[in-house]
Amino acid sequence: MHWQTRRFRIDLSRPRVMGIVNVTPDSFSDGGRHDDDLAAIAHCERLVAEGADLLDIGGESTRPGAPHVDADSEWTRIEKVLAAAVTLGVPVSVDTYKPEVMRRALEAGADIINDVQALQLPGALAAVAGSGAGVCLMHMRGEPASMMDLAEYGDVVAEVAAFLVQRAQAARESGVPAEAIALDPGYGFAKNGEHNLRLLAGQRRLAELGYPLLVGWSRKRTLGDITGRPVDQRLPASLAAALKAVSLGAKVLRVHDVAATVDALKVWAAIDAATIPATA
Ligand code: HH2
Repeated sequence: MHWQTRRFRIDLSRPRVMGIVNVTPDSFSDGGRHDDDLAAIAHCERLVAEGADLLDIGGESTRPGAPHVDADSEWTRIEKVLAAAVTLGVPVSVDTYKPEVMRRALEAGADIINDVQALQLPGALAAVAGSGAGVCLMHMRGEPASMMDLAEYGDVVAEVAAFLVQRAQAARESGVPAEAIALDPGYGFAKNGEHNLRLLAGQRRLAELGYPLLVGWSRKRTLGDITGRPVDQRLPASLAAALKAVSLGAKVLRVHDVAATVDALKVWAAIDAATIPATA
């Protein structure tokens, strides 16, 4: 399996690590830490040195209740960081749901558009179609400010699967090639802890929809609820969720803690390589 992006065809025969670069004052776990250009660029370089296979740059927090940022301000936050990131030799994704930011990011050389709204805003499909960019289509409901009011499901796995299939189809009908599409269950977006866990437990079904699955569990609230840990102490919990997600078909892990995740995947791969296949 591969993920076709603008400059890179990403081989997904092993799980890949996408390092998060939030150029925001208010992201839920690292807001304000990389919100000047030089700090954010240094962070990109550090994540690549730690083994990130991809970078994901965002200029607006999507945490529950986050305030809206207009397209110009969002672009101003990420412009210089993106320009530096695309020189680092790894595919660079931009985390945005705004068509105007998508267009500018693609002009500036972004390889992937990561859209938490799954290209639903008017103009979003047109902004990416024909660009050659990879896209990540994520499930959520409503907007960050109101999404937790919409966290009601009968069968969360079936409902998320149906939405993702429909969005992938819409992208393909607009001219996005199938091999450029990745899907994301959207852990934590319009979902409570129980929804997130049921979705992970049933994730195999999402991995079998015919597109690579990208997942983001890193430091999220459900992990804090289970462990009682604040956001800066959720690394072990994040690794456990990430590895479970890999065991259930995830191909790309969107994480804050790249070095630790790379180590965990190395151990996983070494065990896999030493496993003697069962004989009939
Ligand atoms: N999670 C966040 C943001 N973007 N994109 C995808 N595809 N999947 C995710 O799970 C996902 C995402 C939230 O995490 P973070 O970027 O750390 O926080 P914030 O939105 O507050 O900047």
